[in-house]
Amino acid sequence: MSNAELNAAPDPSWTELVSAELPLFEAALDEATAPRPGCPARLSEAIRYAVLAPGKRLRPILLLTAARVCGGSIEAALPAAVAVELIHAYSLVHDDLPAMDDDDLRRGRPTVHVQFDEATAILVGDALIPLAFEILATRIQPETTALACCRELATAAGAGRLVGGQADDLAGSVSCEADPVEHLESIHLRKTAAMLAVSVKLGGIVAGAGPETLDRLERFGRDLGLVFQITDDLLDFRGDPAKMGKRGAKDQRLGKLTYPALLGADASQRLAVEIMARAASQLEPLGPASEPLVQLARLVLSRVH
Ligand code: GRG
Repeated sequence: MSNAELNAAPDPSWTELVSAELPLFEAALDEATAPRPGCPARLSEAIRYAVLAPGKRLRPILLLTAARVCGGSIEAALPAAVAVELIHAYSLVHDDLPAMDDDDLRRGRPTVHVQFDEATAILVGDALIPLAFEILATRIQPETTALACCRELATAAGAGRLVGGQADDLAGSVSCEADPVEHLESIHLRKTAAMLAVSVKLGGIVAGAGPETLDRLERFGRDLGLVFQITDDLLDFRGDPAKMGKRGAKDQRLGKLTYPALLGADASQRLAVEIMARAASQLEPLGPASEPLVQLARLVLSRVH
């Protein structure tokens, strides 16, 4: 370790890093999911149960931090932060369904289909997707920026990214000519990294960043997504439900394709550190202003240290 690194101030904790944005974000999320005319009380309750459950809020915090790094205001970026969290929340509700990952615990609580019922859980997802786009379309100004946000989020959440990655993950098998590590990376780039990348990029878009910065933010977000997924796999591998808010060691029980299963735990951890360094280097040209994003990324990686 260099002298500069030894003398550097320790990284702030997650609580310190998010203290400015989190209360504003939680209030915006609460307002976005307030009961509305025509929505049955039970569906409304299930929507709020899913969305307001204690998640880490990683995607919205990344978005708001990216907006700040690019000189934008938090208030102007809040609707986009809410939109990405709503899409993320729907994906968790649907992923937990018996037809998908079949989980009964999420964010330390019974999953939506357990607490309510399966049809309600499906309808929660059905409601959250259009709500996310309604918020972008009506709350982001100017309209050209709203349109760009809708386009980016639709691509990230669509069949070529989030949904396609989930479909391949559920299918499980790899054809014999495919390299299993490449196949796994392709799944995670779509299933996990696309939503993290679009979160960081939307922060730049609402702050009016130029194309080169947006490109760098997106690449940073994509690498962070891979780091996030490798650490998620490692946590599951080590079976620590307290850190996950859900049951651990599930991937192994199901014989799923994961980084630790393919490469071993130590090599997976080394890979995560390597990708983390590449992620940070994407932001170097943005200068010291980008440090809060790198600090968030280091915290993601530190989940398994
Ligand atoms: C249903 C189309 C569709 C996609 C589901 C969310 C998802 C895709 C799968 C969940 C399975 C999983 C473990 C994915 C790995 C990455 C991930 C999305 C973890 C959960 O995100 P966190 O840890 O959750 O940020 P919180 O609860 O903190 O928001």
